[in-house]
Amino acid sequence: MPTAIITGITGQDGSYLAELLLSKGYNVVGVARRASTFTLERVAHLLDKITVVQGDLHDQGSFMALFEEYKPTEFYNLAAQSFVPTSWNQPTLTGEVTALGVTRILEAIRYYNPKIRFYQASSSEMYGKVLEIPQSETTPFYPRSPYGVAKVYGHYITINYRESFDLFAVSGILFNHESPRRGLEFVTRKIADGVAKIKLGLTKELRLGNLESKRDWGFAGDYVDAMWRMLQHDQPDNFVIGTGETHTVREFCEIAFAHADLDWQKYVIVDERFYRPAEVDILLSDPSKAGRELGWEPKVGFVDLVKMMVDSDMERIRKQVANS
Ligand code: NAP
Ligand code: F7E
Repeated sequence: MPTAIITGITGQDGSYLAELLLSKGYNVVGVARRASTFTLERVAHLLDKITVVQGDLHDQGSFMALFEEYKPTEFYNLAAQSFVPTSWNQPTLTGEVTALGVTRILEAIRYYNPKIRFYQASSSEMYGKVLEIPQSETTPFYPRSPYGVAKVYGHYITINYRESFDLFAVSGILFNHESPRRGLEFVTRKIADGVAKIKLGLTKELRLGNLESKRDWGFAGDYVDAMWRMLQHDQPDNFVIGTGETHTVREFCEIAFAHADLDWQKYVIVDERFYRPAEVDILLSDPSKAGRELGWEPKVGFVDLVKMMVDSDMERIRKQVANS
């Protein structure tokens, strides 16, 4: 039975990746940072099937000890300070975790077992003020936030360790991917949750920032399959993963509210507090390399994704109301 270690097991992608790897017969070891109360909500349904251990991207030693104990063949680094606005408020923490954290893991792999296959969760935020539309593996980067800058570091240190030490180190450049398990502060989930609360009479408005920015949004469940495929490939490489479609935040609102028979214009208020010091105006992927070389393609389309998220939050909030 192969063993995979996943950092960021408590996050959105960690939970979907753990499900996928379990279905393929892996022994899954998830790394969670210590907190006074554990935040294992997203993997609560998996706790009898996976092992959760403590580890922090600030601490290289915790990974050396894990390798000794679990002898992994694959390592997925999904942990990060991943919320873009927070990266302006906590830029050095973002750099420590999202950038230098990658080097700490690569160093641990290099010294403990250079045969471990390594996946780095890189991001379309690296393209920032885009220099080309659509964005592919060869598009130059122009990050627009401390988060984007930190991810560029993580991307290049992954390539550097591949080239310097012959590690099987892969960088997956994933465009935005969403799901009912997305954190509540990200715009898609904020909208789905807001629609549900308005529909069920818990609130009367939804305050958002820039409605014109465009994102290439896919379903997280599809994207973790791409991560796994990258580590099964015959050689380590960089891959863009996205849908090849882009939509505005406004369109997401229109579809989400309409799905609940509501007119978004009656409820959405544009609030300057949610604007960013520097915006990424448009992201649009060219995922053709992943299609060609990994046989990967997205299954869930944009409209179905929006409806899935609204339906899930409606059900969750309906239950909360019924139990209160
Ligand atoms: P997420 O839900 O925010 O999860 C981030 C995970 O990182 C959480 O488990 C978090 O733990 C953990 N973490 C944060 N700081 C840590 C530290 N110091 N030590 C150990 N763990 C730490 O993010 P996601 O959406 O699943 O994304 C997974 C990865 O893909 C991230 O690296 C993200 O930057 C990247 N990415 C995401 C997208 C996207 O659209 N979702 C696109 C491209 C790239 P806590 O639960 O304790 O906070
Ligand atoms: O913002 C606009 C906002 O926070 C999307 C992370 O997973 O994907 C994510 O980063 C857009 C931006 O995601 C609100 O200005 C409008 O243009 O959902 P988001 P993000 O910044 O694209 C990338 C690929 C990652 O790697 C990141 O880790 O929506 N927007 N109004 C708003 N955004 C938020 N959060 N809240 C609003 O009220």
